[in-house]
Amino acid sequence: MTMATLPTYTHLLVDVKPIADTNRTVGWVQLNRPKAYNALCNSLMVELASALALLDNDPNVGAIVVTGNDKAFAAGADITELASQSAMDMHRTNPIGDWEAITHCKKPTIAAVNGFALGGGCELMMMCDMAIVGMGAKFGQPEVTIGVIPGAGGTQRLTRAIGKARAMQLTLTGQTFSGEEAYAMGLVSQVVADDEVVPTALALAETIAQKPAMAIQAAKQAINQAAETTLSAGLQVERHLFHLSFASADKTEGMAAFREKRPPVFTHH
Ligand code: CO8
Repeated sequence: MTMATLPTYTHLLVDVKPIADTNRTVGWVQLNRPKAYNALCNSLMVELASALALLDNDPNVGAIVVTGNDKAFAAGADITELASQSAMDMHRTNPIGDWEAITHCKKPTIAAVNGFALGGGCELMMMCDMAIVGMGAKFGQPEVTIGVIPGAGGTQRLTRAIGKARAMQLTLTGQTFSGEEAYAMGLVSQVVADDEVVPTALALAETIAQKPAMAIQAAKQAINQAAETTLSAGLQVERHLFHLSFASADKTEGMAAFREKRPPVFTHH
């Protein structure tokens, strides 16, 4: 699919990038409000939910990269928009509902982060399955400095990722931390030089997109259970998905190819 067949967005650049010599593609979503450091206004988040659903439902898309620009992944929710909202406005419209769309993707999602990933920007990154970040990236949950708290999962996902003591200190001070610190704390999957962030994320997405799609989807679903439920319930889910993976054509092909000492030809079924 080319840009011509994709909708036009106001705050996003969306594309599907073909992988050479295959029919597989990588979904590409770039947050595009550069003048406001990609502040996540409501209309951007509605567009993001819609673009992600489109890419997730495209059978040739094997992984999705979400990125910003050199200066910012995203500097948080749009404070100008939030400033005029009352508690009842927030309760009635529940704008955070649209933010969770990324967690509903069946395809693996990879955040490629340079510059600021603050507040809702850091929360959006944490909703992705993996994050490749630049050494110069700046993370933080600065919400308390403007009189609120993280509201798009920050208090929960940060704590699960890096532990209570560090999540507490970072959130209660609002202090920022670097790409290398994020990696050392286990918040992100890889830290690279800033100009390597996008190529590394795309290469990772291409690698994953060429693996058998049913196995990738099942593995993602099982790993997500580790953060959602008890060990015994998670092990049950893993066992069901493991058994189910034996129904895929790619299981037959993958194991036959191994035994015949040849490369597998996956059909992603
Ligand atoms: N919202 C709106 N506009 C922003 C935001 C933002 N989060 N961040 C930056 N901008 C705008 C500025 O207003 C400015 O616009 P203009 O040129 O029109 O005045 C422009 O971007 C450039 O910003 P600065 O002049 O401040 O640039 P600096 O380089 O001096 O500073 C910073 C960059 C450090 C990123 C600084 O802009 C900053 O601190 N931004 C706010 C960071 C923040 O507090 N984020 C948390 C917001 S709250 C949140 O994310 C809660 C999410 C919970 C879910 C919400 C569901 C609706």
